[in-house]
Amino acid sequence: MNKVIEALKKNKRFLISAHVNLEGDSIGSQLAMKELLLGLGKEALILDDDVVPEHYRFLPKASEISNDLGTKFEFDAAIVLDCPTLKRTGKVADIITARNKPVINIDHHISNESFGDVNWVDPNASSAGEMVFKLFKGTAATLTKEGALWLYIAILTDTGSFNYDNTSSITHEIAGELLGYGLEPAAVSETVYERRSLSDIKLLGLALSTITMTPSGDIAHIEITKDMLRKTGADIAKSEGVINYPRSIENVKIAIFFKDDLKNQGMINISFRSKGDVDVNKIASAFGGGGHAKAAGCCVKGNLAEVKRKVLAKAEEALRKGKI
Ligand SMILES: [Mn+2]
Repeated sequence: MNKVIEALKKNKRFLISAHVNLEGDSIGSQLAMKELLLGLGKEALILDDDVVPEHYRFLPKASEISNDLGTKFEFDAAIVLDCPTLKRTGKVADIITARNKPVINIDHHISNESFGDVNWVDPNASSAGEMVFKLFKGTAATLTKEGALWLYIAILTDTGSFNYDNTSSITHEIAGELLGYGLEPAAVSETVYERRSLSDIKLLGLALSTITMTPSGDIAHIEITKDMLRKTGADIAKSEGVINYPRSIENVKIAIFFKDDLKNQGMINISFRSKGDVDVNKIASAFGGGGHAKAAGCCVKGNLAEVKRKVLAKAEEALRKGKI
């Protein structure tokens, strides 16, 4: 972290980016990072390949997240948040590579490839938001109530409302301190989780009807296809929590969520959650993805049936190895 602080002090203008498929942690940590930099008298632009999903646009200054890939913004260094690889920033990676400026990599994924010139990777941190909070402490930059809200949402969403095992006493201490800025936890939770449309719930219904268990009962999987999205008119960005349903089945060790990639025809996005000792980061890595030991993802080319067969075989293999 000290090397990051040094790099922040040394440079004046920063490009901030995070991964495609923006969610609570990437959005919250970027907005808070920008506040920190402005507080230190720096200049910053947040640039992402993806737009902010509709259900996060209520956040203050969400409109300051730019998608202008033709930007002329000159920067001395790029800060990449919540990304195990530079490629996860999508097309922003091309801009960062082309300008040939130092890259500051701040992340909590165990699969992080240390792609930066400065790398601060803490797999014990619940979220990138938790790490940005520590930067506020380390730099003594002023955190506002807005900043506290962004960081609280980053932590809230990445810990599954403090339910996942990346939640530590430190996470709760930080969340407690953030609430001290005058946030109301019930109201925040309602704005983040309870603004679904009827279509989103109908989609959930279709998805739930696909839940299947392997014969051993160790693996439960669920899926969302393009066809289901067409039928319901639901917003795919709100399907983030769907994997919690197969995960919540008693005795399930691995939950897997398959979904059609809407942007890349013929690709299937896959999320994994582990409830036992199985390291799902290893399963995702076998398909070119990654993440954390208990939560990971990857993207595999092929039709759904074929991809499901391959991925389930790999997951079964990981389970068998775990038993020896
Ligand atoms: Mn994260």
